[in-house]
Formats: sequence, structure tokens, C-alpha cells
Amino acid sequence: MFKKVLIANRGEVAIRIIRACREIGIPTVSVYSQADAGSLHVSLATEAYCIGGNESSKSYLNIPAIISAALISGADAIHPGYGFMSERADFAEICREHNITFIGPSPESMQLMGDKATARKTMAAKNVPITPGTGIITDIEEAKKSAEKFGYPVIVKATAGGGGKGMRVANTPEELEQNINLCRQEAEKFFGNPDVYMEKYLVNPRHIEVQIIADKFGNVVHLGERDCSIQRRHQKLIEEAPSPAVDDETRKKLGEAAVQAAKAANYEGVGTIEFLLDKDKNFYFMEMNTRLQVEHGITEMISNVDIVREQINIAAGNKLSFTQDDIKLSGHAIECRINAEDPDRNFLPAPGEINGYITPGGFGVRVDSHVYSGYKIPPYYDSLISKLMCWAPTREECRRRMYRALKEYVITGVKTTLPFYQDLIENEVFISGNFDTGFMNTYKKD
Ligand code: MV4
Repeated sequence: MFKKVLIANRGEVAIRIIRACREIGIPTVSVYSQADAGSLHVSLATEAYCIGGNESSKSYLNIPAIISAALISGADAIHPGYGFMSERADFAEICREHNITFIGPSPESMQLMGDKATARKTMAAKNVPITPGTGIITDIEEAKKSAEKFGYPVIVKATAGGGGKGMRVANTPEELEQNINLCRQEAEKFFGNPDVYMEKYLVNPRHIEVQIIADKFGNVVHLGERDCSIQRRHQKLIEEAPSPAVDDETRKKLGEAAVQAAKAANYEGVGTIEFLLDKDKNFYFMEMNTRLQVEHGITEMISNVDIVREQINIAAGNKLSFTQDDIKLSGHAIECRINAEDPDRNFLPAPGEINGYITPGGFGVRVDSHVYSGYKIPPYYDSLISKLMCWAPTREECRRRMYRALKEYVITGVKTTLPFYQDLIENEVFISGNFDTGFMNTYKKD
């Protein structure tokens, strides 16, 4: 096992990782920006180093400072959490050069999955279903012919994009030509790679993602799916597991496709395969997230697997402690991401000092958070206050438990998304489970 783990992150995920390390018995090193000097991830770690100024670019994205902290403290592994360095193949490579284990996949798998056109090709070769589409577009007239073949609308995507960045939908050949050009310019500007490709556009599909976990010995296990269809500007608002739209047969197919996808990428560590699911229960590979995700906790609740502990265990070179047959999914879990944002002002970030804080509890309730009464939410990073997760034997019981927990939760001093969730959880379309990625376009609280 590792002698010492450095956590290259902040907030609730840094604490989630510190907790896993403590339970295994590994000392931890936190790094922090000046703005985070008073943060819980600093006091909970065995030791902590300030690595720079408030802006992420000066601290949590500052590779020389992070590596220096690892070398000075004698950490033999770095956990990147999510965001920041978590999907940076160059960072994983630098860790390798310094004999530090990057707790995540190899730089090669990250690079492969980071290039969306290559990822599609790799999936197609292993019979993982993908949407009808093209490779990198080199000729506009040819692209128009392909679009006629697929049928409009189509979507142009930057191969270096992902997570909703660098995409444009086209309804006509004229729009297609325009969007190819615009997308190329934006892709060059934002990612330094102008390459774009095209897919048939599925209108209002569901976003279904499958959690996988793979060791260095070729063992790959999936932990079922999460439904993350309710999003706003590519920010997930509420997630649940299992998906109300996935039956046992589709779940088995999704799981097998996800395991195939991981094997195709020679993947090791924890990862998520994103699929789009249409009304006829057809699903298509979208992208692979090569990191621990924000919403991993709801999968932990239905699978009883400590995903972060397993992730560390695998990175240290141990075999997976279970097989696919050992995994028995049970019950239902829902997560609400509570943010310091004003839902009445277009979810405008609302940093500031929390002056009153009372968390919900009781059976089947989990709150992952780094905040406390008197904590000042800095304006420099994302505005996540906490992840409120509930588990119950059935979806309806889980939903009612979430309603109860949301009503118990008190956060004063800053605007939060709690009132938004208190409405959402009682919305009849949400209650029915019959929603898709278009949900927020029509959602109005009564
Ligand atoms: C799509 C799509 C429809 N058809 N691709 C958005 C994020 C990125 N992972 C892929 N995205 C989409 N790709 C095809 N061929 C619709 C989306 C999409 C979406 C996907 C999941 C959740 C919310 C979404 C919101 C808008 C668009």
C-alpha cells in the first residue's frame, strides 16, 4: 500500500479521499490555495502545504507546486479527485516521471478517451454502439452528404471537447457548413485543436452513465447505471441510481457495453461510460470520464462498494476485491447538489459566509461536504456546498426521504439551491420518472 497520499484537490472531494485514506491507514497530504487556508481539507489531513494564490491557475492547476509538495512530503501517490488535474494526461505523465503513482488511469487511456473521435472509433471496433456519425471532417461537401444520409438534425462536435463544450446542432446544410466553421474556430481557440466531427443528433435523449472499476490485471466490473438527465447548461442538478428508464435487460446490456468500453481503452481505475438512451431503449456511447465523479456516492449506496477505497486499492496494484457476480444492486439512491447559487437569479453564484448550518440526518441520509457554520465560500472555485444523498428500498420512498431531508436542512447567510430542490422533488414529471435531458427547458416551479 502507499506510504503517503497527496490530494491535489479541495472541498468535499478532498475530504472524501482523506476519509478513505484514514480508514485504510494511509497518512495524507493536503495542498491548498491562500483562499482555502481555513478549509476543512487542510485541518483533516496529516499535513498540508500552501501551493499558491487564490486562482486555480496559481494553485490547484499549478503542476510544479503540486509535484514539489509531493516530493517534500514524501508522498508516493497523488489523488486528483474530480476537475482540476483529474483528466490531465500530461499531469499523469509528470507524476510517472517523478515515480509518484497517479491514482487514476494511465496517461495513454486518458489521452485516448480525451480525443472524442478516436474514442468513438475505438468503441465501434469493439462493438460498443455509437451514434451514426463521421470521423474528423475534412471536406464540407462530403459532410453534407453524410448529413443527408443520417437525416437532420446533426451535431458537430470538437474532438478535443467533451462535457458539452464545443458542440453545435445543425438543422440544414447551410447551418451545417456554418457550424463546422464556427466549431473549428472555437475548438482551435479553446482546445488548440481545430478538428471536428459530426453525429446524428438525438432529440432529448436520457443521459445514462455506467460506473466501472478495473484493476491492473484485466478484471473489469460495472456497478450499474446512474440517470443524470436533469441538467442545466451541462451542469447536473439531480442524479439517481438506478435509472427509472432502465429495465433489467437493458441494464445487463449497458453493463456489458461499459465493460467492453473499458477493456477497449485498456482501462484501469474507476471510470464512467456515458451513454445516450432513446425512447426505444437503444443506447449509444457518448464519452468516457476517466476520473472519480461527483455523483459516485449514489452508486456506493446501491452497490455497497466503497468506490474511493477500491480506487486507491487498485492503484496500489492490488486485485479487485470482488467479481461481477458479487455485485448485488439494491434499493434506490438520489443526490441533490446543493450549491451557493441563487435559483431566482438564473443560478447566479452566491459566495459568502455561512452563518447558520444544520444538516439533515437519519437512516439512509448522507451529506458529503466541507462546510461548517462560519465557513466563507470563496468566489474562485465552483459553488458546491454539499452533496445530499438519500437511499431507500424503492424510488418513491427515496424521493420522500429526500423531501424530508431537504426540509430539515438549514443553511443561512448565502443563497442556496435548497428551495429549488424542495420544488423539484415534488414536481409531477420528476415523480413519474418519465423525464429526459429536455426537462429543464420546460420546468417551471408552480
Ligand atoms: C449528443 C446529444 C444528442 N445527440 N450527441 C452533451 C454533453 C456531451 N457529453 C454530449 N452531449 C450531447 N450529445 C448526439 N449525437 C445531446 C447531448 C446533450 C446532452 C447530453 C446529456 C445530458 C444533457 C445534454 C444536454 C444537451 C445536449
